[in-house]
Amino acid sequence: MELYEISRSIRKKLIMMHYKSRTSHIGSALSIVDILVVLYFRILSVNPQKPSWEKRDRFILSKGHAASALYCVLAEKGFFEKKLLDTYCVNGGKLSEHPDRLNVPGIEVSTGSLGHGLSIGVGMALAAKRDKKNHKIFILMSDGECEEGSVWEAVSTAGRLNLNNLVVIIDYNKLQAYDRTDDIQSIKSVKEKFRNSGWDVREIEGHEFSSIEKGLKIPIAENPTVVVANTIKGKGIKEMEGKMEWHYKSPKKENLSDFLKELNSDEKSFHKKTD
Ligand SMILES: Cc1ncc(C[n+]2csc(CCOP(=O)(O)OP(=O)(O)O)c2C)c(N)n1
Ligand SMILES: [Mg+2]
Repeated sequence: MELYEISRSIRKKLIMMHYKSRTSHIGSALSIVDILVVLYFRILSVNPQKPSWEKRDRFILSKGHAASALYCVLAEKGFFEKKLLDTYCVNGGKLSEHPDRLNVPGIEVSTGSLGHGLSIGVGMALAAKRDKKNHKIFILMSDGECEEGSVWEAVSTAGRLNLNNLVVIIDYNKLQAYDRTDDIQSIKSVKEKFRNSGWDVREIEGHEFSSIEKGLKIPIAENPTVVVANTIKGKGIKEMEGKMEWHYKSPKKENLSDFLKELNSDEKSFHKKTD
């Protein structure tokens, strides 16, 4: 399957998963589908048959509230059977709203409390260096998450230790739960802050496969890298795109046919036009 087909089928699955479970964060999940698809199908060195393979690249979804998107990509990649996705947020099921590393193959770190993924990743990157291992650590964070003070302690530590095996991707969708990120605590200067702490800084279009792939293929350098991905919260469904309320809302029965039709429509497929 081509990348755009994988993304499209994951977006359709997400509509159904959030409809059935009536859970929040579909906008946050749609925002990162394309990044996750490129990561898992073009960048990360992982083995779905051996999720604990020692040489694997490590991926941490620090914005754990968007776990539904990660579950879909892991299932597509073969870490577990797709039918498990139907148990998303079902009582007693393995796929909880925030990811649990003890329950789901391929989940590296349990997350959900924002602001911790990068600190954990810094520890993993340092351990890999000390053990002379070549794998990389990738961490996907959200823009609102950058308001957490712990993020900046980790940024400065990674820069000081020259952790060149560390890659942070920021899902810069400009929205958080209750407002625009710029109206709460702007991260407009985020690139400058990373650069001042000794990081290499890149910027990509987070819904264009070629831009994502180019941005995430990081040559061996001296420094850790941050990739700021321009994204749209709710990407793929016009009704949701850039709309704050879709942080919490879930699709209703009466929305389903329109949303699925929109995703099925080739004329409206943003990937066909841009990639
Ligand atoms: C420490 C912490 N505080 C609050 C929350 C509740 N919460 C979940 S998502 C979210 C904001 C999301 O905005 P952003 O970080 O930009 O992520 P996006 O939804 O855009 O992916 C908040 C405050 C949390 N998960 N962790
Ligand atoms: Mg955001």
